[in-house]
Amino acid sequence: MSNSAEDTVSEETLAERVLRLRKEIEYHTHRYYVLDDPEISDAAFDSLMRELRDIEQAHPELQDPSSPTQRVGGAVGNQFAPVVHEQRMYSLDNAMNFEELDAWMERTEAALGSFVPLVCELKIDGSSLALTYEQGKLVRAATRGDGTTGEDVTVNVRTVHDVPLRLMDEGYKGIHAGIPSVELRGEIYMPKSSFESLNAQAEAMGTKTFANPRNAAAGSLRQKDASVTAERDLSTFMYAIAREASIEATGQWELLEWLRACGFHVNPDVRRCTSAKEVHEFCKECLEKRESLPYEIDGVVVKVDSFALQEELGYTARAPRWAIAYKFPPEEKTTVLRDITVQVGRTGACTPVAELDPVLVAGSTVARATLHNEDEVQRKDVRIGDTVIVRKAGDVIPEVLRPILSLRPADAKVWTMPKVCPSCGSPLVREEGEAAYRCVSLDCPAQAQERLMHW
Ligand code: 3BD
Repeated sequence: MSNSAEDTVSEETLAERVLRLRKEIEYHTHRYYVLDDPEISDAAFDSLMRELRDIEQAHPELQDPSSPTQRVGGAVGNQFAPVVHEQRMYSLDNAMNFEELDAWMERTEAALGSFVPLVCELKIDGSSLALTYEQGKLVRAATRGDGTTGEDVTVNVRTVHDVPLRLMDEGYKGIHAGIPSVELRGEIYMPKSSFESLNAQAEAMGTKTFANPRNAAAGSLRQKDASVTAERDLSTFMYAIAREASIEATGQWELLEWLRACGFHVNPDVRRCTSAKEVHEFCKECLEKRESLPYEIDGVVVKVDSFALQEELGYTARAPRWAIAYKFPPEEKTTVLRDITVQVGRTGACTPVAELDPVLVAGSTVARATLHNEDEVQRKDVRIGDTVIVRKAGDVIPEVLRPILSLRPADAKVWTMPKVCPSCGSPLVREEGEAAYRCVSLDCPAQAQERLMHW
C-alpha cells in the first residue's frame, strides 16, 4: 500500500486535532479544578474527552503519557520505587503560640538587621508531594518519605485533576534557559466532606475507615491500583521549588505567582506582611476561618519572602531558619454523649469512657474520650444524653471538657460507677484516698487482655 498525498494530509490533521483537543481539555480542566470557574458544561467537556479518547484508541502512535486521557490510573509499573529528591525536603520548626512566633520574628529581624517582608500561608494538613517536570511535562511524582528519599507515586498522582500534566506556557516561560527539569513541592489533601463520605462508604461496606483526612489522602495516594486513587477526591496546593535559581522569581511571593501561571493550584489565603502585627492578624483570621474551610489546616507557615535573604539565613540540621510553622491551639468540638462505659486497665483500675457520636476534632475522628474517674464525671456533671465539648490536644487522648447545660435533654441520665467489674463481675473496690475504683480479681479477662496488650 502506497502512502498517497491525501493520506498524509489527513494523518497530519488528525495529529493536529489531537493537540488542539488536548490543549482545549487542559484549559477546561484548569478552569474547573484549579480556578473553580468552569466555562463549559460537564457534558460538553465529556464530549471533548470522548473524541480524544476515540482518536487515541484508533491511532496508538498518537498516544502520549501527558495526554489528559491518561489520568485514569490503571497500568501499574514500579509505582512505589524509591525516588531521591533533587534537593532534600526539610522539616519545619514549630511555634506553639504567639510568644514563640514573636521570638522567631525577633531572631530573624536581628539576624538580617531589620524586619523583612514575610509571606504567610495556611499550613495544609495533608501529605507532602514532590512533582518533577521535564521540558514542561510531568515525569515523576513522589512522596516526601524521610525527606531525602520518597516513593514513586506518579501513576497515582496523574489521576489528580488539579495537577497539570504539562506546565502552562505562561509559567513555562519563567524557567531559565537550559534548565531541563524542575521539582515543585506542595501538599496533597482530601477535603473534609470527601473524607466523611469515604468513611461512611467504608463503614457501610465494613471495610477499614481512615482516622483523619490526612491519613485518607496519604492512603489514597499509596494505592497499588491507581484506579482506586482515581476514585478518591484528592487536591493539591503547591508552595515550593527545589532549586529556586531555576526560575525568574526572586522570592516566595513571586514563586506563588509563577506556580499559578504554570497552572498549579496555589492556596488563595496567602499574605505578604511587613510587620509582626500583620502576621498576628493573619494568624487570627485563619483561626477564625479554620472551621469554615473545606479542608483541614493545622496552622500558618511564615516564610521570609526574599530568596536572597533565605539563603543568608540558611538551615539548621533539619529545618530552614527562614521559615516557621505557627501551630494552632488544640481544637474543641461539640458532640452527643451516648453512653458511659467502663474500661478495665491492666492493673484493674476502672476508667469511665465517654461513647460519643463520632466527630472530627483537630484532624482525627473522636468516638470515645476519657472521663478519668467517677469524681471527674460528678464534678463536670456530665450526663448520658448531654451535648458535650470534647478537646484533642495534639496526639494526647481526647477528653470531655464539659456539658452544654442549655442543651441538656429532660431524660439525661446521671451515671454512677457500677458496683461490679463489667468484665468478670467481681465487686469493685475504692482504696482510701484513691480516685479510681479497681477490680481486684486475680482472674479478670479484661485485665489479662490489657496485660497482654501492654507486654
Ligand atoms: C503546608 C515541611 C518549607 C519549604 C520547608 C519552608 C515539613 C511538611 O501547607 N514550606 C506549607 C506547608 C508545608 C511549607 C516548607 N509550606 N515546608 C511546608 C513545609 N504551606 N503544609 N513542610 N513537612 C511540609 C513535613 N512533613 C512530614 C514530616 C515532616 N515534615
